Amino acid sequence: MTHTSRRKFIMQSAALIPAVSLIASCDNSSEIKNTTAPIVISTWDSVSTVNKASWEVLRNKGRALDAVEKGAIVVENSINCCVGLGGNPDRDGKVTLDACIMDDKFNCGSVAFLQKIKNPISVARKIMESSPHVMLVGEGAYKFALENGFEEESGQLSVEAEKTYKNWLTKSEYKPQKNIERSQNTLDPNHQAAPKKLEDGSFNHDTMGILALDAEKNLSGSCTTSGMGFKMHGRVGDSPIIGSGLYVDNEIGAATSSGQGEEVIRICGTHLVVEFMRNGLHPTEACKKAIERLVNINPVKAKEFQVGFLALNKKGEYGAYAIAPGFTYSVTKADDGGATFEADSYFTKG
Ligand code: SD4
Repeated sequence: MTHTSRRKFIMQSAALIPAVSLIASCDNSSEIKNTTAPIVISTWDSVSTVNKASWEVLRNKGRALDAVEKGAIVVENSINCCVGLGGNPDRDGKVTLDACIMDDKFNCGSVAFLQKIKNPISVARKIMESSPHVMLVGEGAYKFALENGFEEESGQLSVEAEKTYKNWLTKSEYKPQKNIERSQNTLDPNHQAAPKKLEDGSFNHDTMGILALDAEKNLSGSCTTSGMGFKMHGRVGDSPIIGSGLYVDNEIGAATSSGQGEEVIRICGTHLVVEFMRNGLHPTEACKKAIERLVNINPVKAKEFQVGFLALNKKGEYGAYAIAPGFTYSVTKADDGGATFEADSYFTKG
């Protein structure tokens, strides 16, 4: 792996291009005069899944809002540890989903503690577009979904989640794992997540946050998750909270987060990142300052959890920063498929 001062290039989905030229073409830390649009960025190793679906919308001059919903649907429909009905359950063995979406006009929709519905991101969009509210939770959200044509699913755990839950029950310890998606070793029965590699060969991932700038230079974002595995029944994290898991200000930029939601909520993380961008910081620096804010609350405790922020500004510049190493993100801004990078982190050891 080649190291650069700002971020590390991990892989490219298509053919392997010499790392040096890729880093050069992806390094936007110097001032970009012209806007890079369209562009989609997302948390984790998502070039060939999420970004591909979002890019298809963007390259056809579609709206950023449609792009971020499309990408989220793809991941919600796949089996992985941390998004959608195939994800890890809570302590009671139930998968409960959180998601939110925000467009370029401060419209937002959110759903939390939703069960048995496959695409929470589309329920969130429906709430945004055809209800007087921003957020619906639990039973009410479920009823709203059914009334609006979403189908009820069985509530059965995926094979992987079932296995993981049974392992978890032997100790019943709630101990969130840092970078759960990348540290998974299927040979170790104590690991809590679905396999490290998914069927398509991409790495497993955690919460999916997606930010897009379309050809019209409008921003939108989405965020979707099954939350922390083995959480208490009823627990809601940062992902469906506007200003925590996701925030979009079409004049400035957008940000999303992955990691320990309780910590992100404490600082209204993504709103903070956008405010730092409003003050003129590059997305990478804005993410870094928000992480520093978090670490400074309790530097000792901060060594125990992971939070990663990802941001995109109105010019199409992007960046990320995390507490611990291992937070990756994917960028697609051309038909070449895109690339995945590892964010710099506050602590250099995981
Ligand atoms: C949550 N932020 O529910 C989500 C989950 C996540 O790493 O990203 N875990 O707190």
